[in-house]
Amino acid sequence: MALAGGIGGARFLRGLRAAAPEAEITVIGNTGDDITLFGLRVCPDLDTVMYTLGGGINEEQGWGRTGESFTVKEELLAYGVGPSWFGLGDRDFATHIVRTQMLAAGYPLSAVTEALCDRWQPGVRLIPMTDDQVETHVVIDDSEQGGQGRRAIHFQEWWVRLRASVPAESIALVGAEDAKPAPGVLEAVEAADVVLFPPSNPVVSIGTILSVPGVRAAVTAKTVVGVSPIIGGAPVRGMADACLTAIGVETSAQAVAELYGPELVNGWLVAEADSGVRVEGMRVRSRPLLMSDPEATAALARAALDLAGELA
Ligand code: GDP
Ligand code: FO1
Ligand code: CA
Repeated sequence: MALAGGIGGARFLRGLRAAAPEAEITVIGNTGDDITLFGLRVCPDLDTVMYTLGGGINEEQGWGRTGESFTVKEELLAYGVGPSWFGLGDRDFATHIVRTQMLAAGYPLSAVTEALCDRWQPGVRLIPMTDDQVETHVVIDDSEQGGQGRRAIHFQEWWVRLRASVPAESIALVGAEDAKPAPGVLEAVEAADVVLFPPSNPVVSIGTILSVPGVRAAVTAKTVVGVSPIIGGAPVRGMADACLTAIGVETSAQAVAELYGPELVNGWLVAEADSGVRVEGMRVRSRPLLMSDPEATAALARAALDLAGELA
């Protein structure tokens, strides 16, 4: 089984599915990025996994649908209805309409996700980390940039509108303390041969899932192998460095390994450039870490499974 954020998680899972076609793969998805826009519940990381594994993803962008158009968004803006900074496409809108309609009818997010996956057939069992509403918010202070000053904003506003250009003073997971793991989450962890951490954001993807009460303890009891999202001191893509800085962690494969710690993560895959990484109690291997094509990604997943096999 694996925990997963958006792009990094989804691409790794595609490799894992190719590397272990016979395996039953359960994925616990991050829902901290979720946001309500235009009255619709949007779950970017769940959708990124679903579309990527289901063949509907916009490959260049890494999120959203292929062959997308933006008529609804333009029409909303013609009414003066925003936000304009979040690009919801027409095809993607349908997903959020179905989801919101089912949620309003009383179905939990886990059941809704299963229903959406009936169409996409991702070849893995995708479960949201929780059915409760948990949202990542970011405390910023943009008075020096001529903004409204110190306040908490939704993670998407910080990430997409501000491109993390204003430093995060802190990152809060609103609703996490009272959240329960979705049905099947703890059972799947307990039943798993191995738990994989794809190269997802350690703070706002993996860290978020581990913050759901009960999940960290369940995962700690298993053999866990992680893949570093940081190569040579920088994220491969995105602004994970800004998230790590917000929690006082250096942007390096070494520091992320220490953040997880050897009690939680037993095996750690780093890039060849980071072969000097050492953490007592953690088995570290250097391997090609770039998911540049399906073969390289499957080889990376195979390396993670091999390391897990050694540790089990
Ligand atoms: P998000 O929710 O869309 O941000 O995606 P994730 O949290 O799942 O993954 C984001 C992380 O994936 C970023 O920090 C990237 O550094 C990492 N990433 C993206 N592509 C690659 C890659 O090819 N190799 C590795 N090792 N990490 C990658
Ligand atoms: N990311 C962007 O950078 N700009 C967007 O306009 C945008 C729209 C969007 C719509 C649906 C969806 O599922 C994802 C979307 N993303 C967009 C990706 C995204 O929300 C973030 O990259 C992640 O949440 C960070 O992990
Ligand atoms: Ca995400």
